[in-house]
Amino acid sequence: YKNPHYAPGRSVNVHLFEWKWDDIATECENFLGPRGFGGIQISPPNENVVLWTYNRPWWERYQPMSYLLDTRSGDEAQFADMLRRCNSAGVRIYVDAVINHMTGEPPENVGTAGSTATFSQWDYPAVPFTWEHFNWPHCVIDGMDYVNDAWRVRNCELVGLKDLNQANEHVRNMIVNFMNHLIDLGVAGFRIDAAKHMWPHDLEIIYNRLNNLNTAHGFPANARPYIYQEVIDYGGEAISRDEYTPIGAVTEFKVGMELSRAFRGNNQLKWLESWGPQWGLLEHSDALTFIDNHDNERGHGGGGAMLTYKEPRPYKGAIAFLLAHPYGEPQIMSSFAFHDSEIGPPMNHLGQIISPSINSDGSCGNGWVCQHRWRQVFAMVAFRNVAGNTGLNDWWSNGFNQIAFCRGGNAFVAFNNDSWDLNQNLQTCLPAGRYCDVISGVKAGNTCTGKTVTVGNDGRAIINVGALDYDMMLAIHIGTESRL
Ligand code: LAG
Ligand code: CA
Repeated sequence: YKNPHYAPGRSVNVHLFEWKWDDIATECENFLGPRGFGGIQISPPNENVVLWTYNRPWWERYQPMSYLLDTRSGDEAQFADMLRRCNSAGVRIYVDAVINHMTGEPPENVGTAGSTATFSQWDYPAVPFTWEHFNWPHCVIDGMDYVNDAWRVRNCELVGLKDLNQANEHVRNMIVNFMNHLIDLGVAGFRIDAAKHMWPHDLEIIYNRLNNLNTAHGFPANARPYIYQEVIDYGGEAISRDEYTPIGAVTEFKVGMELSRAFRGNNQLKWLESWGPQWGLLEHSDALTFIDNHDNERGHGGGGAMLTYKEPRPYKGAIAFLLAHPYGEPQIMSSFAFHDSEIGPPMNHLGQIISPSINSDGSCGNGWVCQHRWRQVFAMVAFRNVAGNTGLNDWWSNGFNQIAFCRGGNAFVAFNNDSWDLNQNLQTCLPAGRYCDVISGVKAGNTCTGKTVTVGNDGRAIINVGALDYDMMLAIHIGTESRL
């Protein structure tokens, strides 16, 4: 359950938050496939309650009404079409699986597929679930439970959301049928929403009943779905991420916390020489790594002061380090712009999501941020693919906030988060030649639109990253996008 089953030569998962299935399919063909992205995390595909009362907030999708595949992102036919097209483009799809709970008791009771429910009676006929399928006695998690009561965190309600009992055989069957339906349609795995709020033993039983990935979509025989469980664990809680690593991968929230701290200038980059488990992080193969996610980028889910698109310079630095370093299985956030932390995606007066437009420079419009289309981000996806399974070597630092390292003999990156220029003769580990820095520009024919780096026969080159440069990093590699 810890193998994302990316197509060969690919890496990096991008969360296309609240995107429509038709738009994702097009993005796979036009951008993500050609650019070497490995996969996409999609928003929950199953029916959720419609909340006009709150002007259709993004979080209505975390209140399931049924397992029908019909949401603002599209219907089942569109979902199936997306899977065919993305898998053909070599890009995998991972589903955000909301299986801990159903809705709360909102003022409206019609779902995106038209289903209704009687919340006060725990009655969801479109699944069907009735009161006997939920946890009793009724209780709601309070803040102290996280510190000292694992039972209550798992058996009481998370923010008032009706808490399913995953020990119940009917509940297991409904969840397994839902997930297997998705696997048969071609998904490669799942983000398990609110995994901390479910018993690992119940989850293990559910995972073991899942089908192998669909070979008609290009997966190898007997491939198990990739499972990354959302467990927020900064230490000091009754429930630990280590309870979940025996059954699947786990979201490593400490990565975003530590890299945000460092790239904001509150911890020196030189310490990153020991980045990985020595920092108290999960083992490499257990870790889904990221800077920000849809919750903490807007102060939900406990927040955590993560860098987001709103602080672009240090954010791009942190993402570049995340992608350049071999540790973990990285994920990138791709957002819509917001000021209000509750507001949903760009929509028209009917509540339909407005598609991103693509500007002439390749960036997005219509209110979509599309971090994955920022040159500094997609260039580092290519960097990671070229680096492949090489290790980290030739670490250099100035003792403060200037660092550099190689990935085998394939790729080299340097960062300058000091207030003075980086101007050094460094070992790049690359064959002699002229390279375009893929951060400050692109290769255009026989020249670079950004910085050019000339590597000598000894692998060394003069590296310049000015303190006032637009970006704090420089990256070169042996891929065609970088070599002149
Ligand atoms: C998650 N991971 O464990 C999601 O990443 C997170 O986005 C979900 O919360 C949460 N768990 C449940 O799946 C989001 C919002 C909450 C919202 C919830 C349900 O962060 O704010 O709660 O989705 O829509 C909302 C209201 C609450 C209310 C609740 C029930 O904000 O005040 O109590 O609905 O009506
Ligand atoms: Ca629960």
